Amino acid sequence: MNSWPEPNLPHLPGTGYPLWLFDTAAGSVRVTEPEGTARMYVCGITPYDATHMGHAFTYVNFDVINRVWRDNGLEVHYVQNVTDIDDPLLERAVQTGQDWREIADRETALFREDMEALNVLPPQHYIGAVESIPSVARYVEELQAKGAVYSVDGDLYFRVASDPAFGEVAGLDRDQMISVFAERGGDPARPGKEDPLDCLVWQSERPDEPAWDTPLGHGRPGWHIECTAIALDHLGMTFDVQGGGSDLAFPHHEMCAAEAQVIAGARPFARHYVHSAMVSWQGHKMSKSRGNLVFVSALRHAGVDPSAIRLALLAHHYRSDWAWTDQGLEGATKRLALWRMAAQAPSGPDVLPTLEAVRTALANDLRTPEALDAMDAWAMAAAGSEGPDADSPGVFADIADALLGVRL
Ligand code: 5CA
Ligand code: ZN
Repeated sequence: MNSWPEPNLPHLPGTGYPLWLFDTAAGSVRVTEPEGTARMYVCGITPYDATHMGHAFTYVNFDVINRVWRDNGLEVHYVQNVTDIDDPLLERAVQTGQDWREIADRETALFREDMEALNVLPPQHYIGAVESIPSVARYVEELQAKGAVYSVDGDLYFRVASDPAFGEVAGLDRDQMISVFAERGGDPARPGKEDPLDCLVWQSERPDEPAWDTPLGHGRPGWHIECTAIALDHLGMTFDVQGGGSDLAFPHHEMCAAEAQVIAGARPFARHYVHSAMVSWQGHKMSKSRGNLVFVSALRHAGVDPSAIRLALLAHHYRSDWAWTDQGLEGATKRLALWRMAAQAPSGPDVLPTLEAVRTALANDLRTPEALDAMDAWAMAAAGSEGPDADSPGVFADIADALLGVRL
């Protein structure tokens, strides 16, 4: 699948710092220690509706991770999937009378446009579930060879107990796992399963549903094995960051890790499991299934500057749940105007201490609100009185662009 165009990344004076991030599996903030190339997998969209502010928050946060690593002198190998075949897509197709492929193609194209407008650096590999089916089938065969798969009426299930480390990503107790599994696409109550937590890796063909021919039979992949396969194919085992929204910690990232760890006979799948908090609107988590959505594309078409949307998102730390509001967007629009005025000033105070403050804030568990405050302080000083340094306004604009992805 095509990704989207790579924007130009300004070069900043000096280099940034090693990035510390909260690792869900460890329950603490730990330093990321990539070896030359940082390897990151971020779960992509299920393309049955347009990109909303919850998605945007998640992808912008991982984009800042990408930028901080690059500023620290690393190459970044970034991989993302598109769940272009799954139940919600087929359900939407039935509701609207459209072909599921048309919905997926249209919404994936819109997502690319939104990401490009938001100045999100593209993944080098942007891979669809459908194009990964041969690879998924091979990994399921490897799991079968290790005795980690059984059949329930022709559907294939992964035995979670085959991974001794199962449960270590999200750290939930068994009762919590069973109830969250039921809420998030799992089927703990299906008769015939050995363990309620075992997850579907291959679903045999259902009437009126698409199916593909593989050595496993005629059918389609389960959800989790899709990301296991794409990550193993394009990053290999023990990559640096597995990312997504906090609703993916369990079961999705737990299952992906367990499957990969059994396939590879090694662990961990990822060194850090990083989760971005949930954005709500009208009192509930923004979700396609509930329909309480603020779309990136709707704001763009209404004339809102994508840099203002980005600033509205970055005003919140990635680990705090928050609610989208019009006031938040208004504040971001004012902030953008102030920064733009400061970047146009003929000269300003020395901006290098600001660069230092922004680098420090971001390296310290991605404290974007602190980084924005540091930028505000310089912008107010530059707008209020002429400082001595003629290069600083240009460097200020480069900091905003290179580290925060905000184009001035
Ligand atoms: N295709 C799967 C991942 S393999 C999926 O979860 N797709 S999604 O379209 O439902 O979500 C895409 C990403 O946006 C996920 O990382 C998800 O955790 C994140 N996300 C969804 N809703 C919100 C929200 N309200 N706030 C923050 N992030 C969200
Ligand atoms: Zn995923």
